[in-house]
Amino acid sequence: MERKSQLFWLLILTLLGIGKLDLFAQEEAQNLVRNASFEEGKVGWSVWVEGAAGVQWDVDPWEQVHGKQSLLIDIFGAGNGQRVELHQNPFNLQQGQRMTFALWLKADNVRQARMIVNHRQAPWTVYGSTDILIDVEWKEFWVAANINQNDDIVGIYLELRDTPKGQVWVDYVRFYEGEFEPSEFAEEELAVAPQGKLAVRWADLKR
Ligand SMILES: [Ca+2]
Repeated sequence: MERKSQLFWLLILTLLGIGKLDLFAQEEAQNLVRNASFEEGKVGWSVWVEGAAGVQWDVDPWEQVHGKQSLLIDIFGAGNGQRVELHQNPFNLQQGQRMTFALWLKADNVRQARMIVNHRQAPWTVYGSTDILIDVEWKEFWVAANINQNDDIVGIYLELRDTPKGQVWVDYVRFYEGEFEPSEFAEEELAVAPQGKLAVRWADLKR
């Protein structure tokens, strides 16, 4: 009887252990994005500009939510609503995969944008897209994408328009299988942010 009881508890503990391992596996979903935090500069990324929109893009060591730098897209010449797009592709995915595309964004002024996951040639099948409003503070945005066919040229991108002109910062981009989970570092970073602001105010007061 005692032995049966021990076996019972061993079984329970084993099941709990498996459950924990499973949860851990979900948290560690592999991010498919190359150079996700722009710590290697522009490697893996491209910017497509419609027509003659005036755009510069490069890493910015003064702004970041992860690592030491972010990517700055500077739309310095306002146009007529021409598209300015930050791309990464291709990703090789299988029918039935449910993906999440997430990224952190900040702008010098609140501005509209769109996040898209699609097939990178005709018929440009869209697997997921959402309209977003980029804030003047860092914020994480995401969209789900259901891959409904085998596709070896899936792409992710952020679509901006060249009206108005302005600056947009991008950092810590993720494209992974599974539901959206906030970035693991988010809580820590957001907790630090108000102190940083307070420090700036103190510095201002001392002058
Ligand atoms: Ca970074």
